[in-house]
Amino acid sequence: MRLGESSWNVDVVFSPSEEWEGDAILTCRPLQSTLHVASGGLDLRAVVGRNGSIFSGSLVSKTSSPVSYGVTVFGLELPTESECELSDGSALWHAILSEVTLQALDENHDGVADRIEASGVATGDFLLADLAYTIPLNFELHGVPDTQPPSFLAQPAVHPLDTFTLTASEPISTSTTARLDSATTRVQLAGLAQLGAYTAFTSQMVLPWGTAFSVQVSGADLAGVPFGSGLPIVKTLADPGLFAQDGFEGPLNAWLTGEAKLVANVGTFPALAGGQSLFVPVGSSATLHLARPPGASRVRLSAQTFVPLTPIYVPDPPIEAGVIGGSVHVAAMADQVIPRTPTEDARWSYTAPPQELTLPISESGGDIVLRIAVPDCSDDLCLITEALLVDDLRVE
Ligand SMILES: [Ca+2]
Ligand SMILES: [Ca+2]
Repeated sequence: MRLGESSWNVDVVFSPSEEWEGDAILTCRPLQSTLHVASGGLDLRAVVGRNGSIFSGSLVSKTSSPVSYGVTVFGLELPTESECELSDGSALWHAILSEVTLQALDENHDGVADRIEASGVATGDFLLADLAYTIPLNFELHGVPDTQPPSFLAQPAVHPLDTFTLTASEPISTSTTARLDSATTRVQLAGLAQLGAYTAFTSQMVLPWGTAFSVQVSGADLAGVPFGSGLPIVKTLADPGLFAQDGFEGPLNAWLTGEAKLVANVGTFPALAGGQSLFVPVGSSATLHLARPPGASRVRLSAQTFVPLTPIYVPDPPIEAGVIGGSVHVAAMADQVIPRTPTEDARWSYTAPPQELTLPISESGGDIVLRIAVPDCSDDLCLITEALLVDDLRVE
């Protein structure tokens, strides 16, 4: 039968195509997604999505008796989550339905479709480390009307300086509103619109330490099913305690990850001031809570860059600050000085002179969050492998 505006929960099961000549064994579990179909001119517009991913395509009339639909040359991309694995360890990361025959069925003859079925051909991109290859797949799709309430994905404790993102389990109506509520703070969230639906809600606010927020949401998925109860509680990182602003000489209150630590020297280079400085190498971070004296308007610190190999370019130091309750994220900026001075350190072989950095704080509020987070270079996405030595950190 003809398909009208409708929403479906679909299972897509992939199998290797006869055309595939590889000898690895393919194992798949069903790919589960929502499929929303709406009128889009001559064709039907299809939107598929889940867990923050969303794709759209067109369903075009294929045969009239019985009525069936196909896809355009652009196909219909699906939101994958490694549903298929090959015995060599590679996993599906990208799947496009390229040849489709889809039918809607009305089994109880009430004039409303109660099932959709499709089959056809897909292309699957598989990824093993940074090696990608494409495998032709067959697929079968089964869909039932979407009666499942949408929800939000749970997440680990939120860092105050992260852009807060609450991801929806499926695309939801753009008339939906959401906020976070705690005993003392209310945070209005902004919907992230993609392809005519919201996939997530976000906030730029620097959230307070150690707070549990309930999610208050009013709205529904694309089928009109409202959010259920049992939404996740959003928790923020606990307060590490106030940083003494003592030049890292006494006991340190901070959240340290990776290999961040207090050091007396790096190679032949001593602490920047006093006997100790904070050392934050690649893939590590330090988060500090600084009290702001009345009238203080900036965070000051000195920082020295260390590298294993002399680079041709040095990015700004990965240091940012914000005021709790504010929304401005201030990033540190430094002069471009290439580290060329030998250090005699086994790993961090070269350095440049330390620089004085200033982060202006324009918003009001007495609690400042500072994060030094040197990106992990194992995925080759950062510009250089570096370490920072930091000292003289204070609010003034
Ligand atoms: Ca639903
Ligand atoms: Ca010091």
